[in-house]
Amino acid sequence: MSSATPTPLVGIIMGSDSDWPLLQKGAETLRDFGVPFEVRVMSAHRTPEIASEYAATAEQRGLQVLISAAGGAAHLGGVLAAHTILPVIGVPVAGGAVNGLDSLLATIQMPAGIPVATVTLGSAGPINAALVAVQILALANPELRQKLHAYKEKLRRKVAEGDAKVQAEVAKLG
Ligand code: RP5
Repeated sequence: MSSATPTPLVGIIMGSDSDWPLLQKGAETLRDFGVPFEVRVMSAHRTPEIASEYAATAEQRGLQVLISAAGGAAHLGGVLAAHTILPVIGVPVAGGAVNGLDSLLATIQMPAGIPVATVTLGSAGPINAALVAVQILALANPELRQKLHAYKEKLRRKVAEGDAKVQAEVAKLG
């Protein structure tokens, strides 16, 4: 799979282009796993028709997972989820008057029947959203499963290296 293929499997949707610096890490994560994706800016409040139409046609266009990122009164994930049966992963975006608490609360309070799978608030959010998307796709894709195992191994190695580094520092204390 390549992120340059014309049929994206994951849609990253954000409420404003001001969300892009945060979301870029999610796009990079999908790219690193070789998952084709698209990135779009549309708003539950400023362009509600476009957001609804996008979600309503996402399945027929071959998308399999949607990642929704919005700050403030974050209704985007809910609007997308209302119009599709595809899984929607919500990224609460920090910022605004209460620094993301509003976005977090909006995203985690979906009513029964319209789930939005909410991930971490902050810079880890887009990365974790991308990883959940990869995990969903990996259920039917052994190649992606292998890549996820390799990813975990990389994390394990990084922690082991960190531990060795700290042990060396502690040893210097005498
Ligand atoms: C939300 O409001 C966006 O997702 C963004 O996080 C926040 C601020 O948007 P801008 O005013 O920067 O366009 O809709």
